[in-house]
Amino acid sequence: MKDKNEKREFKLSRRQFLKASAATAVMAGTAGTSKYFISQAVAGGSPTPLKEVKYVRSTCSPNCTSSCGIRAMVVDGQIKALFPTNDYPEPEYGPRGCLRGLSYINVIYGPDRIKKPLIRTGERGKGEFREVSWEEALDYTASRLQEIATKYGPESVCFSFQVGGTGHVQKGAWIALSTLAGWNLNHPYDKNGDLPMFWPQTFGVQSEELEPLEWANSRYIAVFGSNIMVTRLIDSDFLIKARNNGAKLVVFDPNYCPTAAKADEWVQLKASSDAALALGMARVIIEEKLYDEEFVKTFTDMPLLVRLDTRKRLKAEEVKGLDKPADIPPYRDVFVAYNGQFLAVHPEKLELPLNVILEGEMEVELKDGQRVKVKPVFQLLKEHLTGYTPVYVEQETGVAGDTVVRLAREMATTKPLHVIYGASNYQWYHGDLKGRALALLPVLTGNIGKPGAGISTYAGQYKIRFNVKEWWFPKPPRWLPWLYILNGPTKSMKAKWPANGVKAFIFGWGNPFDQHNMADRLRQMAIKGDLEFIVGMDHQMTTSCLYSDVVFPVASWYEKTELTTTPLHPYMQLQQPAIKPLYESKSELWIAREIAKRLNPDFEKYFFPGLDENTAAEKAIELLLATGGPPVAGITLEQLKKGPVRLKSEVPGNRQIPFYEQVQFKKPFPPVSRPAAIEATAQFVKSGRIEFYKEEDTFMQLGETLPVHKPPFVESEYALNPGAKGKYQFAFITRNSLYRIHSNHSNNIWMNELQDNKPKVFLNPEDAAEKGIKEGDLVEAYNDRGKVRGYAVLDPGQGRKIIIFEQGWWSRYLKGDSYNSLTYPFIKPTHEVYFVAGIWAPNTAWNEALCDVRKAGEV
Ligand SMILES: Nc1nc2c(c(=O)[nH]1)N[C@H]1C(S)=C(S)[C@@H](COP(=O)(O)OP(=O)(O)OC[C@H]3O[C@@H](n4cnc5c(=O)[nH]c(N)nc54)[C@H](O)[C@@H]3O)O[C@H]1N2
Ligand SMILES: Nc1nc2c(c(=O)[nH]1)N[C@H]1C(S)=C(S)[C@@H](COP(=O)(O)OP(=O)(O)OC[C@H]3O[C@@H](n4cnc5c(=O)[nH]c(N)nc54)[C@H](O)[C@@H]3O)O[C@H]1N2
Ligand SMILES: [Mo]
Repeated sequence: MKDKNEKREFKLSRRQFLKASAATAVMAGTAGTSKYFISQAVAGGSPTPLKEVKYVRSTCSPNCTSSCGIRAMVVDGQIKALFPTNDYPEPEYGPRGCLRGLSYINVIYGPDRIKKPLIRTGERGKGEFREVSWEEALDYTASRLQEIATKYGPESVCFSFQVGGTGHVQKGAWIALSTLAGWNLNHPYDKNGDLPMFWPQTFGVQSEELEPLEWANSRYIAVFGSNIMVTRLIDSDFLIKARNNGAKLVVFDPNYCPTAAKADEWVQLKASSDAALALGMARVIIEEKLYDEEFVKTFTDMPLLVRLDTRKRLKAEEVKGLDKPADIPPYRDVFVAYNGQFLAVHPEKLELPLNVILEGEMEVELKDGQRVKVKPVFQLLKEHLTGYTPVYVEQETGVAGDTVVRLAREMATTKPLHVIYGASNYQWYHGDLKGRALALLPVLTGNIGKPGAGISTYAGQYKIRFNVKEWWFPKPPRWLPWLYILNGPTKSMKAKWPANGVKAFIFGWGNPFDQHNMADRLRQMAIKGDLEFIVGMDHQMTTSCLYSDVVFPVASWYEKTELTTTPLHPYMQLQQPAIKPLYESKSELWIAREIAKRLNPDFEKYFFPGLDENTAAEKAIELLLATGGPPVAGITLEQLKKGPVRLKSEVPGNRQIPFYEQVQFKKPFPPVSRPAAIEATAQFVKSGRIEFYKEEDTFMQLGETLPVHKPPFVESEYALNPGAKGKYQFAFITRNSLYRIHSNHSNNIWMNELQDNKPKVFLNPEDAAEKGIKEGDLVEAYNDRGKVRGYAVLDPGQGRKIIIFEQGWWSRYLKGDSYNSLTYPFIKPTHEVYFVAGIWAPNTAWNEALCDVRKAGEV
């Protein structure tokens, strides 16, 4: 399947390379831009004239969480090599940079680079375009968007971008333009399936995580389906350091992944059975009284009483003799606890007396004279968990019952405990239930808000860590979750569906026609013309660009000015232009400004008119720093030009420890999830506490008031098609690849050589034998929705009845097939109970897909 058209246009001689390495050695540890002169010796002759060599410190910015500083060596205006940086004030975070990032030069100067603006001439998806001037491309785009907005309403135009952390400035320009024009925005976090819905449900936040430097403080690290050795490669050494410090590392994964290989213990469990395991462990922790009673009473909803008649929490205003205090904000509720008397529990003051009761049943007199029975949440949980016996857990998970009991005791007694819950694990239909069950482990044991303790989910550079409002939202944004675009509106949706649907689609920083074309829907919407106009922005000719009507060539990370952050390390960094934008490419801010002024002359003023694109970007950075609030207080552009700067926090040393303020200073839950206002997210946990009891009607109807184990596929695949049960027995897991960052590097010839230029289908040898498949056979994973082919890799460490196909291959390497044609855009009703974009919204469940596998004919 090797693409014969690929060749690397850019060459570096061995001699030049050695010189470059020597020069870098001298430069190691410095940051910013500097100029060097080296002489180029010509074999056997005199030295050639001096060449200008400069080193520019920039940041690698695919959506991979690492956000590595990179130094570009530029000789006479061309990037000759990329080197890792080691300039972090805390040396533990360096050196940063992996083989993918360091070989991005193959992409920057590669054959897929888009040279000029393009307008489609042939059918969508076929890649027939004519090269046009910027003037023509911009005029055409602005007039088509205007036409569609007039005909269907501006909300029928949708701008789909990718995670904010990889660049606040350029993306911000398009977000700002969308708000000015009244377009809809797609939030990337739920679109990617990266939004772990247990977070808003339990803690009221978008997501949280310990910074890796804190891993070293843990004594027990329990990893549930997070392949850190591959997907957090640059920071994976922190895991090893933690082990060297005496921490125990246990990896729970159906597959013997590289992270399991580094663990003290690998626990192989059945796919998507994590909730059963966690609830089995929680049962042991409660029955053996290994929980932290004071923590549970102070910070959780465990002491709050639930009415047995309505199954809702008892509210203070219902109880005879109790009242709701006057100063309660509208997004809070006052519930009731019992310590011999009924107590109104103030939702903003975490100060219940410690003699409050966690167990038993009480009777309470209501204001209308009615007497009703009530129980604390803890009592209900305890009763609920009695079903999760070692025998049941073993049956559901495949993990021996005595192992479950032993691990529960270890986790409860070895502190600090850190649970890491991986994206692939929550990208299942019941990912929220698994997360709620897993959260019980650190919460019951008091491992929250403390160094080295907690539960973390590391997925993408999603996090907005300071206030971006002044640059991003000149007008209030309007958001439409991705899954509705694919599915159409649902009866229970809270987001607003545009009256005439989505008619124009603009994308940038992403490759949705490979990465998000679930069940081929997006491609069909383009081919059938439901989407009347599609605009793509990329520096490479991706599959998505092939489906676009207009393609804008944009500057790569080494050709423009940007501001980046990631949840995985605490540094703010710049992208600084090492070279001029190649060919006719331009930065997104420039393009946004040009479209803005064509749509409405009043819009241009928001985009620093008259300034060149890099100066304008610097102005935007200054604005963001000036208005970003406490996390960026005192940080200046000049400082950032010199190197990475740590963001500020309330924790000593500015460490990133989630809920530190809640636990140390007894502030109510939740802390803010930017850019949403606290009013929008605090309603998720109305008690101001960590909540395990969800009383909203949808949770009740689905039997999910408390965390529960539900097996995969029953409410998704089998509900969609009962016949799927017998027909398709393999779980189709599309984990992330070592050789790509999603579809980035799909066309990087070095990365492809390392994979023998062949997509792979991983399966267990016993499953392969049953299917008559041998190592290296070309096989096809398929279901009623689609198929994808690859070469069989038989891995005895892989779980039974699992097919792994590593996501990210561009369609052209799959002969037009797509791994995402097998997946399906299921929407879980509990994700629709509230709507705050990217915080409580329907999350994509990539792994909730069934398939079968067979030998394929050569293609
Ligand atoms: N090299 C590389 N690194 C990346 C990325 C990339 O594309 N390439 N992408 C980045 C982004 S945006 C993200 S979101 C993250 C995601 O990174 P991760 O969270 O690590 O996700 P995956 O690599 O998909 O899968 C991790 C593990 O989950 C296991 N798993 C699958 N289902 C289950 C289950 O039901 N239970 C349990 N216990 N385990 C399960 C898989 O076997 C796999 O070993 O990676 C980031 N880092
Ligand atoms: N089946 C399946 N599908 C998945 C997943 C899965 O596990 N299974 N994982 C999901 C996850 S976690 C994620 S995060 C998504 C990622 O999905 P996408 O973000 O759509 O995928 P990428 O390949 O990261 O796309 C990045 C594109 O942005 C371009 N780009 C890079 N820099 C710039 C820039 O500065 N400006 C512009 N305009 N473009 C730029 C790159 O060239 C590349 O084409 O995929 C999701 N899709
Ligand atoms: Mo992601």
